[in-house]
Amino acid sequence: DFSNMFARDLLPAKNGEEATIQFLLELVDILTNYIRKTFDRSTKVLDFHHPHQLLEGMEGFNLELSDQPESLEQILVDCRDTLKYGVRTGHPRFFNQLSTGLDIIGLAGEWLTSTANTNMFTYEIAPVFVLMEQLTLKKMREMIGWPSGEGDGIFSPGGAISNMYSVMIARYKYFPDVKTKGMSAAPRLVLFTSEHSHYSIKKAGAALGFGSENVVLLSTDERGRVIPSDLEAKILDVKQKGYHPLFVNATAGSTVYGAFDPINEIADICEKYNMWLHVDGAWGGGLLMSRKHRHKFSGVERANSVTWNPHKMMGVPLQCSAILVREKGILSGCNSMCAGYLFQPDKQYDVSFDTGDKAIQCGRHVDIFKFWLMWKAKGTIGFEQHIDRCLDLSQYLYEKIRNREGYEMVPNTPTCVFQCVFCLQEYREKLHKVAPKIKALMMESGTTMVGYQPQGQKVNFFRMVISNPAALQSDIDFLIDEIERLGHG
Ligand code: ABU
Repeated sequence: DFSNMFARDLLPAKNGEEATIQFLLELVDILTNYIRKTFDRSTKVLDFHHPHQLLEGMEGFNLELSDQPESLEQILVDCRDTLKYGVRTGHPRFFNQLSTGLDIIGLAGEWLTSTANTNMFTYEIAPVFVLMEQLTLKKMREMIGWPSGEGDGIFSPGGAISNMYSVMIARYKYFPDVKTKGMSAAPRLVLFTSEHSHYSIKKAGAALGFGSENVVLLSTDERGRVIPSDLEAKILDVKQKGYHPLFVNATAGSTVYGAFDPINEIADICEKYNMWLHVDGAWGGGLLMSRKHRHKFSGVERANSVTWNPHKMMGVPLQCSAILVREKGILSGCNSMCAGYLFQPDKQYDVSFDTGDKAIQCGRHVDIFKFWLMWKAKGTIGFEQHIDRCLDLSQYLYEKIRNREGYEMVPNTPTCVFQCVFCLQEYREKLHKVAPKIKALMMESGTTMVGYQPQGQKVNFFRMVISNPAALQSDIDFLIDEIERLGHG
């Protein structure tokens, strides 16, 4: 009975050990119950409520903070309610985001990480995690194809930040004085990226002082891939205006279509104009682990930097994103500030393992352990099997939708074999409103979740993401049946 017990009764309180263990066991019971239900298809994906309903307090679930401590009994109820009104992103019928699934080893890794509660900035306080990060980054660089896995890299708080790193180090490479003197030390610099690329490249342009107008969007073909001749024409146009073309982002697995830009052709152009080539493989990076599918990354070894998010296609729990760089030492050159209170040069160990000064953050969460542990538990072969299975499943969806009456593939080619996007042809007239309406009904019924969006001139369509190891062909069938049930209802 925790009704008369409070946080102050737990460790480090005197004699708090038994209460601490009982409290944590109770919490584990809540979590394991949640996990069991997550994989049970008779459980809903979500129990949707509007923000005002949750803010008003659902069945005693009070989000307001209090001045006085609440009992441990109430704290456990709050934990149960938090999960109850959340979304089961590990549910086999959750297809809404690029990050889906609930990997048990990854979860164990995250629990251990929180228990260790340390900071990645120095070897001094995170010796094992720092070494795990170094070894894992090297392995990832080997998979990219950089000689002996040499180079640099760091785990960052997500793909957008990893992409931002790439822009920063490109600028540092060509205009190092910007670090100390600011943008006045460089000419007007221009970045190039696909019209289908992730918005983080534009955001990096704005945040880093390039200006979003100096992020030039490249035209794409019908499959959403950059047209290399358009890149070259736009570079020449920028040069003719007297500006400096600095950086090209090639996307490997675009956010909506799952398109892969032609890296080799883009690399040829970057070499010709002496520009930095970044590959944003935040979504597609996992394919590097598949002997069957890694050809989509052909030419990636020619990139100067690569973003790769194991928390997407590879199912590592959020967050886990790496920026990998071909040139050793450049991250440190770009970002180091040599804070004397943290990065003392006269420590008793090799201070090159104090990796924190490479980062734009100071404090850095341990994102590596869950990934390292999963890699240990599955082996490279296990990740490969997962990737191949996801792509087989999306091929199944593609075949199912392709000739189905009332649907249209977007794009209508089999390019995006792992991310099928479709819409209900039958309602073309009012189509723009159809996907949002079905999605709203879907959330209210709580049975499944899939995302939608417009793209260019296209009306809203569904984007199907398959990255969840728990999803089966029967879950794909369920989703299609459910869309039809809700659409006709
Ligand atoms: N950082 C891109 C995530 C997008 C998505 O999950 O849909």
